[in-house]
Amino acid sequence: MTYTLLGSSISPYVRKVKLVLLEKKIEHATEDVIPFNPPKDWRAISPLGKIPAFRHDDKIINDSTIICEYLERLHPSPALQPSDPYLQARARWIEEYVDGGLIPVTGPKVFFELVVKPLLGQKSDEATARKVIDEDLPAYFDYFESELESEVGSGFAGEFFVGDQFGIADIAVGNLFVNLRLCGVRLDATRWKRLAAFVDRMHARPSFTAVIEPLKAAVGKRWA
Ligand SMILES: N[C@@H](CCC(=O)N[C@@H](CS)C(=O)NCC(=O)O)C(=O)O
Repeated sequence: MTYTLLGSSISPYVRKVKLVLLEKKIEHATEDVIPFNPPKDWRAISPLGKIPAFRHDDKIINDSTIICEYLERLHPSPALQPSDPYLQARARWIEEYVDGGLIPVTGPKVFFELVVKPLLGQKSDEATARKVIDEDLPAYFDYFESELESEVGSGFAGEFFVGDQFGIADIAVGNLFVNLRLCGVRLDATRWKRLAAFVDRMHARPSFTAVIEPLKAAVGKRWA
């Protein structure tokens, strides 16, 4: 049985799958694919042309969330998806809030401007990125802070986004902040106390350090 993750670790969606593979200690290979310069016949593997795609022997699975759910079914331990239906829905929502909500905001106007453009030898539009960071992101950070706070209100420690167990929601949020830190965004710990501590805890996990260190070396000029 062989697994191959196709994509580039600069993509938060690809990295989410990588983190799941690392947390579950699943052996796998990786194949570098850049969607803007894809290999021949890439659309036969990824019908929307997006990364990641995942190969399990001769089967292909698309979309980071679907790949993570697939891996959970095949490798249920350690569990990264709650078994309780409500908690599972909540974890899935936090994941979607990041993947479908925040990444589309930060990806093109912040990460692409500040990290990808310099890689392509292009000049960053610092003003546009700054405006999104200063004006748009705080409301999202407030939401995360209030969600961690609400876990405390529900009798949990507020260490994780769903109950008292590390899982996919924590991977999704922690992973988003890898890209933001690469853009030089550091949380103000006086305003987002729980969130800032959460990010520090996540980024100290061995799975996160394994993905962060090579990225810092490659594109970490602004790391904060
Ligand atoms: N919902 C997809 C989103 C994947 C996605 O948008 N990936 C970006 C890279 S970060 C991509 O491949 N963009 C190229 C394109 O849209 O053509 C997932 O979770 O895998």
